[in-house]
Amino acid sequence: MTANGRENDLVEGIVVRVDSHFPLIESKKGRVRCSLRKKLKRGPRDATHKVCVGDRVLFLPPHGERDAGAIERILPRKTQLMRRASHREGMAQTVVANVDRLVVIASAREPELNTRLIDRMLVAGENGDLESIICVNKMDLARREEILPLVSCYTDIGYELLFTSAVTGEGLEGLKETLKGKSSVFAGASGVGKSTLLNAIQPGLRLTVREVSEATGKGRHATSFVQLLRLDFGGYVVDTPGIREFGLWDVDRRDLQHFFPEMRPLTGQCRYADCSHTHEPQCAVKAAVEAGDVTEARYESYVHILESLQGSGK
Ligand SMILES: Nc1nc2c(ncn2[C@@H]2O[C@H](COP(=O)(O)OP(=O)(O)OP(=O)(O)O)[C@@H](O)[C@H]2O)c(=O)[nH]1
Ligand SMILES: [Mg+2]
Ligand SMILES: [Zn+2]
Repeated sequence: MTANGRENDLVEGIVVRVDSHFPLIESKKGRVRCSLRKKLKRGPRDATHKVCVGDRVLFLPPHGERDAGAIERILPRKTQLMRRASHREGMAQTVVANVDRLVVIASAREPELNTRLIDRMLVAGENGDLESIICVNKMDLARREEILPLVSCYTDIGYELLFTSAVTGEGLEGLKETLKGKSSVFAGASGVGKSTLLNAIQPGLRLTVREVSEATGKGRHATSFVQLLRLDFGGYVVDTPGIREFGLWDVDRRDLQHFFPEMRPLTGQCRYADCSHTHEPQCAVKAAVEAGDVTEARYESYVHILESLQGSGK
């Protein structure tokens, strides 16, 4: 086959699942498993996940039904949600590409609300150009007055905040409204109810969820791979396996302040131009914390993340 002939045979598709060496691609030719050209597998720091869910690719369709196609090219990404790969030191993992929004799912209880994790994920979302939303699920297990003080700061700084319960149905219409016509990724700790929420808003999905009797079993993940799901009411959502900690990747220490929306207007107002907002005198951010304009919890998250970035040499 000539190079040109081959070029003409290429079909565009979107990666909907990466659960084996042969990613599943959806295209006008239907759903096909594809291998990845060797050259695409290589890469200095990203070898494990050269292609991820949400990637738009050009592939050569398979010849026969039992064959696999071949991914020839990955098209440039519009957005990407990256994290430090937990299993390989110094490696990045792209969780998902090309989605518009990150829906950070947390739960009011079981597991306990973890705002530190929310804050880290928001930073990753900001860094990857995603619009972020926070959804607190399992509201049937707590009273709104208990949870609101922990999360009301997110509304104040411009993030949409939703409260849901897959058990009572609270907030599900609002969640659907938010997802409608958009591409989103659900991310959050294991067991907060990401897959359960998706099953509740999109009939017929039958995603595996953790059995109630196993609900306290630590380290058990119900969802084991990333998967793109179409919504009948328009749009799509990517379900992801739960995470215990979200290691940030490719975030520069000096950029961190820009990923905290409430700190953005304050940058440049400190005495020192390169102020890290930790130990320096006459710091506008610390003054804002004193004044209550930046919450203590968010500021602590900032400091924690900054320290973790120092550890990574960034
Ligand atoms: N009480 C209560 N339980 C819920 C709610 N949503 C989910 N659950 C339960 O929480 C457990 C975990 O739900 P999953 O949907 O598997 O959680 P997940 O976030 O997808 O977990 P991973 O796939 O491991 O990341 C299941 O036993 C669900 O039945 C809720 O709104 N209220
Ligand atoms: Mg799940
Ligand atoms: Zn400062």
